[in-house]
Amino acid sequence: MQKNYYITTPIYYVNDVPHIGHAYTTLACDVLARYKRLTGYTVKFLTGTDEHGQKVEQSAQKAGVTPLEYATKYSAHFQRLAKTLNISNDDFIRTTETRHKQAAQALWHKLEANGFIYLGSYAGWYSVRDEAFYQESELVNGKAPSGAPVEWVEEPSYFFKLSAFEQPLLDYYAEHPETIAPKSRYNEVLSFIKGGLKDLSISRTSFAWGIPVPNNEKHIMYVWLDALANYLTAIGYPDEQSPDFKNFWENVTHVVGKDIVRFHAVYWPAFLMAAGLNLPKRIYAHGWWTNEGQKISKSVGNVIDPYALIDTYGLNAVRYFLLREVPFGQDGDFSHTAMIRRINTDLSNDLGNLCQRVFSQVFKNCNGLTRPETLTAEDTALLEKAYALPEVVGKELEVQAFHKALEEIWNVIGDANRYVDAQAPWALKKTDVERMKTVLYTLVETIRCAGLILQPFMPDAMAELLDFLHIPHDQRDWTFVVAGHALQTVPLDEPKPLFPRFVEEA
Ligand code: ME8
Repeated sequence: MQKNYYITTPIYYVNDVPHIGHAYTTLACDVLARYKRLTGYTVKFLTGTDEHGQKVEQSAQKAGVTPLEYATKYSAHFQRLAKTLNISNDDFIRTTETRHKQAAQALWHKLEANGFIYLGSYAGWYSVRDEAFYQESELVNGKAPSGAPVEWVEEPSYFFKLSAFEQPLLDYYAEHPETIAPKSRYNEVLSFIKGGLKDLSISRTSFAWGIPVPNNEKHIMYVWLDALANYLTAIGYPDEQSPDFKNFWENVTHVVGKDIVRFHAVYWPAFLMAAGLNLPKRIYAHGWWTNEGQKISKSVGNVIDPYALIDTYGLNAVRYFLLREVPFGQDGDFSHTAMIRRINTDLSNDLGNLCQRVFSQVFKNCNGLTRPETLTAEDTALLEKAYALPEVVGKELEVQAFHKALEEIWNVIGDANRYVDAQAPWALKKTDVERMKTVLYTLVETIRCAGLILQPFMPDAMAELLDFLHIPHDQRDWTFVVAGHALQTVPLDEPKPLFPRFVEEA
C-alpha cells in the first residue's frame, strides 16, 4: 500500500526579507520530507508566502509600491532562500494565486453553509504586527503578549462560531494528545481552550488587501483564515476527490514556531471540524532562536541573515548546526563560537577525520579491498550498530527529535573512531595485512551506513561522500542500510577532505 506524508512550513509574511528563524523551520521540514522519502513514503512538501493583510499593505504603502508588487518582490526572496538551503519542497504557494483565492473562498462557503458564520460587529484590540485579535485581559502593559502594539478596532465583521468548538476540541485532544507537540505546547493549548473560546472575527472592512468575502465584497477575509487555508489549496481543495487531497490530507504534519501555535492548534482545527474535514496528525511547535543571548529583532539590528551564515560556514555546516545545537522544541541561542565548535568537533574531527584517515589508508595501502569472509566480534559489533541506525534514528525523527537523531548517528561515528584507534590498522600494515583490510572494510561499510542515514540533514555533503564510494543513486534509500547490501568492493580513489576545519581569520 502507498504510504503518504504531507509536511508543511508556515507560509511566511512578505513584509520583510527572510531571517534565520524562517530558514530554521523550513530546514526542519526538509529533513522530515527527505527522511520520509528515503523510507518509502510519497511525500508532498509545501512552503510558501502569506501575502495578504494589513501588515503587508502597510509595508507596501511605506515603500510606495502596490501590495502585489511588494509581495512579489519579497516572495522571491523566500523562494531564493529555499533554493539556497537546498530545500526539497514540491510546491511553493503564494496566497495571491488564483488557486488559493478559489480554495479560501470555497472554505468560507463551506463554513457558512454548515452554519458557523454570522454577521456582527467587532469592537476590540487588534495587533497588525501579529495580525491577531486580543482580549482586553490578554494585554500586558497595553501591548499584545508578544510585545507588539495594539490598536482599537470597531467595524462590521463576520464571526466564526469558535465557541461551539470548545468541547469538541477538548474531547479530540484528550483522545489524540500526540497531535500537539512538544508536551509544553499541548498544555498551553489545552489551558487556552479551557479558558473559554469566544467567537472569532474573520473579516475586516477597514482596508482592502485580502481575499473578498464571497457575496459581500465590502469585507475581506481575516488574513489567518486566508493563510491557514493554503494547506488545503496546495492539495487541490475544494476538490476533495482529487488524488492529492485523498492521499495527503489524511497524514499532514504542520511544523510551526511557538508564536503561532494558537492559530494552528485552536483556530485551524476548529475551522476544519466546521468544514467536516479531519484534523492534522501532528502540529509541532519549535522554539525561538536568540542571537548571542539577545532577542532577534529588526529594531535591535541583530537579525541573522541566513545567506551570510552560509557564505561564512557553508550550507552543510549550517544545516547540521541548526538541528544539532538546540533540542527541537526548545529556545536556543545562536553564537559564532558554538557554530565553530560544532564544525571543528563534530564535523571536522569526528566525521571528516574518520573518513580521511580511513579512505587515505585504503587508497595508499590496499591493493583491492573486498568484503571479508570472516569478521571478529569487534567488527560485527560496530557493523550491527551501523545497521541499527534506520530504526534508532527513524524513531527519533518520527517525533521530530532531530538533535537526538543526530546524537544517535554520532554515537556510531564515535564508536567507529574508538574502533579505529583500538584496531590500529596503520600498525597492522606491517604485521597482518589481511586483518588491516578487514578493519578498513568494516570502517568503510560503517561510513557508508552513516552517509546514507545523514542524507536528510546534509544532502550535498552526503551526495559527495556516497559518490566517492560509488554508491549507485538507486541504492541510497534507508533499506540499503543492511548487511544484505554491504559493499562488495571498496573503491580506491584518492580522497578529498569532506569537512575542513574552520579557521577564524585573525
Ligand atoms: O507567522 N526563531 O509568518 P512569519 C525561530 N504568516 N523561528 C522563527 C523566529 C525565531 N527567532 N522568527 C520567526 C507568520 N520564526 C504567518 C504564518 S501560516 C498559515 C501563517 C519562524 O513570517 C517560525 O516558524 O511571521 C514562525 O512561526 C514563523 O517564522 C513566522 O513567520
